[in-house]
Amino acid sequence: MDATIAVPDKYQSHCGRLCGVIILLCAFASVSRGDPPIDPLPAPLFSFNANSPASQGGIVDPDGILRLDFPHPHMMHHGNMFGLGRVGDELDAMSTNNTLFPSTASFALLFSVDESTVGAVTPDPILAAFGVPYNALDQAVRGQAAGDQFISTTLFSLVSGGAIEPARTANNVLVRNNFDEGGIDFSANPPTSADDIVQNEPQDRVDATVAESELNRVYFSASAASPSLDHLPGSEFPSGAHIFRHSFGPGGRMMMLFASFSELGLQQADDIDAMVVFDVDGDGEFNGSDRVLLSLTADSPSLTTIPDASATGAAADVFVAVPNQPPALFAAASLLGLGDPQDNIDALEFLECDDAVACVLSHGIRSANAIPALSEWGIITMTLLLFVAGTIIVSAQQKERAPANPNTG
Ligand SMILES: [Ca+2]
Ligand SMILES: [Ca+2]
Ligand SMILES: [Ca+2]
Ligand SMILES: [Ca+2]
Repeated sequence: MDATIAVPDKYQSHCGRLCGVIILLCAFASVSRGDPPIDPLPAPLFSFNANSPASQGGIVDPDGILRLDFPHPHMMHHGNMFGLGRVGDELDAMSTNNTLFPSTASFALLFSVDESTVGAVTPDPILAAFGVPYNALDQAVRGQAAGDQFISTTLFSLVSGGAIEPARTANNVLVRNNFDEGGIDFSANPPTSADDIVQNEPQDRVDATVAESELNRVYFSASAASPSLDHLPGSEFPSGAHIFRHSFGPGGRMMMLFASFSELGLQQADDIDAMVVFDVDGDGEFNGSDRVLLSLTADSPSLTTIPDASATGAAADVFVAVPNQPPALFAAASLLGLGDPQDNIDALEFLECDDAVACVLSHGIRSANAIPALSEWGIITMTLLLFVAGTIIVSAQQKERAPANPNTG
């Protein structure tokens, strides 16, 4: 016996179109919060800043290296394990060596921002329509951007000294939310989904990240106010723009100065607050083909002297330091969807990537709603979808009625 349900002929073509439209609209409306990415990036190691609620509450140390845990991050390395550990010390940038990373390989930048950041552009409407509707401006509006990580929609390479042309769009997309969004977050306050809106809630600020689950060496910078700068290597001219290298493990611990502020072409009063080190030959010295991508704090004097640094929001610029050369602009804040005078990048990482759109869609926090906050384009997109859906439905209904009223018109 045939168990299939017989659909009357007059409904078959009608349903084919109509059902498609209904399924599409239901897909847009079925979820009211952020969803995990299709392919979540592995959880990095990270640090919170001193003003974070978790630091103020004594749950973590601002000079410690943290690992994702629940309900709070786990202190993987206390500051005294790698030359910090004094009251007032702050780990504000870290990296691994990235030795042998090909200079020709293309990559997207991953970055975090502080709680003052407001962002410069609304979410990209096309990316939002494809299900990744959150960016830095959106999360800042929702009061929960400081514990997030974003990916650039532009690709870069070391050999090009900046962006690879052509950049389709100068924007960013949320890849890791502050709090639970499928288990790949930072366990950072406030405990919100990417879709939640909160006002004036204290935020844990992610101020250093490194894409590793274990470390046998760490390159790091301390904040300019860190007391331990007075006894670390380079202490004759202590600086928040020094980069140190510390080895962990059974081979013995070793602390050294990887690059002083002057070797990086910076000033003693500068403060590196985000960086990626490419110690290409892995010798622990800043030489040869080595590169450092870095961002500075807003009060760093070099923001007014580095050529092409942004006129506003230069604390969200990414610069490149090359041995024996002055620092240069690598990624202008505006290329990353930032650049408001209050914007500041304070953690930096990268993701090897050949196709920016594919990487963003694969790793971005999703929402089936796909309408970003404050995006006129998002509203226009949904309005057009509803208009097209309504037209198809009305058209189908008229065709259905037509045979029963042959004399109409
Ligand atoms: Ca967030
Ligand atoms: Ca620093
Ligand atoms: Ca080197
Ligand atoms: Ca910065």
